Amino acid sequence: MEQITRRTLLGRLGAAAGAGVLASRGAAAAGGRPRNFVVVFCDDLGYGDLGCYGNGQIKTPRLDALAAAGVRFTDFCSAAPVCSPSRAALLTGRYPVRSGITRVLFPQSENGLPESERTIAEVLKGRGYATACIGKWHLGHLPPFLPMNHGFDYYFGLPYSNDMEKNQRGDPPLPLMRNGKIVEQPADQTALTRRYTEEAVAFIERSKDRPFFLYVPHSMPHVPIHCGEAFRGKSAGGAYGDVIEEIDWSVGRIVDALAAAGVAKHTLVVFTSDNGPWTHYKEHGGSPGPLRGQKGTTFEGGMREPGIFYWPGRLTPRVEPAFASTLDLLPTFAALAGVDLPEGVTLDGRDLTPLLLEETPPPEREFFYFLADDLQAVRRGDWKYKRPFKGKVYGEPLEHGALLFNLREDPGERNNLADAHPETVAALEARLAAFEKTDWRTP
Ligand SMILES: [Ca+2]
Repeated sequence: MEQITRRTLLGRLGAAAGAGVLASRGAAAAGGRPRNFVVVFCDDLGYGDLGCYGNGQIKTPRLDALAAAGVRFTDFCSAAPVCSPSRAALLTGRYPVRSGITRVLFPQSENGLPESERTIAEVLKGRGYATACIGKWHLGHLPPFLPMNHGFDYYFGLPYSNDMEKNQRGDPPLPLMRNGKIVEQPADQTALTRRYTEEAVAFIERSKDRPFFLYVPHSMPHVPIHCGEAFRGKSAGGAYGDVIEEIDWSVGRIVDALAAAGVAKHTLVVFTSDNGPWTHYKEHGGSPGPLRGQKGTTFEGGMREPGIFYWPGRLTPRVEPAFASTLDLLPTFAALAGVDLPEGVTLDGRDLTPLLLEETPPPEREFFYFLADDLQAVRRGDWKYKRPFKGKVYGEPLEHGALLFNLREDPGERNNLADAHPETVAALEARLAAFEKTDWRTP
């Protein structure tokens, strides 16, 4: 018979208490029912592309309504200014340098998100979640790297960007996939947003009796922009506006499906984008609004995104100025689902539930801005320090010295305070140097 010492007894009591905390955290509110999560993740959407973020031409009534009834973040960042690393960061809660997905993948790429990474889908599957990825994957198109091998039960969409069908590079016609098989090639891009939406609605209908995680990474509004017939030529915002207005329709359909399935009150919906607008494409690209820079840069315009959290009856409607990021989704969903965080893994995100549910101001944090493996900037509180840079962004030369901005007073990064606050520059440069000395690639 096992001898129970005081220490083992205390240990067991502690474990039981811990399990109780987890269970109550996971099952509180919502009558003990597990929470569902829906993430709508646009591609190259700008900070200034939605009505609720100040766009006067593009009409986004459904997104505006979610923002008005939920939490609309003003300072919400993706963790990379280009596609693949941003997706790796969202799904793992880790800076892309940790998984090694620091650059955009192409149809010729033989790599992908490493099997060792733990995605949101894998974390939630531990508690019996149904999981689907419906849209653009872009974390490796070869079989070992597809969504089915990263915790998703179901996958429908493009394996990479919708512009990756260049003859001169030897790309194949654009493949549309269901699970591991190509179902259409080349994909009809005018139908993508509609088909993703129909697939998402069907997933909600068939999963409504289980907890679920639905990840909808739209292919749009990445160039070449396309929309369905019903939206063509309709927007005051031109062809780009047509595309955004179809995405707004899509979000509305998904939210309506949640309501029709009777699960809206148990579902947190998050809407954001992978990186800022590709203004290089002029009227076919989006708008960073008042922000500086574009996709491919670590100015705010490259990484700050619309960030809308909608959960009827659970979130106090407000405009939220606290900083948050796509890195935070994994720890936040884990907390709400009552599942443990992956063990032995360095996570860079924070659990947002105290902020979302109780409006508890988050402790000051640092956020690092990378372009590929190059650590370029850091934000701490309202200060952002950006290292000197000389190079090209999509063929255009870009050069600047050390930059220091107070993002609260100057979100457009126009007023360089580096000379006025050399001590802040030195302190933040020291933080970058210290972070660079850590071993990013350890788990
Ligand atoms: Ca993108």
